[in-house]
Amino acid sequence: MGSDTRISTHADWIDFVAQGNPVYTAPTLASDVIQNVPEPNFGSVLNYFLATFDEPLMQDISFHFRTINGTAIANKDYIATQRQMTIHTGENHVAIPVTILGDKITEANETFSLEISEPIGFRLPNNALVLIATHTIIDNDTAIF
Ligand SMILES: [Ca+2]
Ligand SMILES: [Ca+2]
Repeated sequence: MGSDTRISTHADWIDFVAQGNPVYTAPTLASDVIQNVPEPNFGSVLNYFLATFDEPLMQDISFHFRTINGTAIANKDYIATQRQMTIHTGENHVAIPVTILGDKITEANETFSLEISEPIGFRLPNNALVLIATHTIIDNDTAIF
């Protein structure tokens, strides 16, 4: 039997099992970066940041990156990640994936950031010590009364 609410909750779950979450491909152009990513209800999706250079590199470069909490909280709303990244000679970009965690909780849209530091083989714009880019997780859960 069950109420409409129970049925719609199950339909949600069946959709997830049948179709899974959207699989986003790694961007190669700044215009392809998804800065406002819809939160899933179950499981996770990948959201990419992109480091790009105007021209193919004449030498290998590397940098360190780490995620930083905004209003989104690491390991609750997304998976904290940090490591060294290299872009090789002849390439001009690298995409950095961050795992966004799904839930069924009604909440505000939440922000998190990626910080790039410790450049080796290149300078950050304006000789900055770090570069920070912020993305937003768009809550997809609405209260039902
Ligand atoms: Ca959700
Ligand atoms: Ca939510």
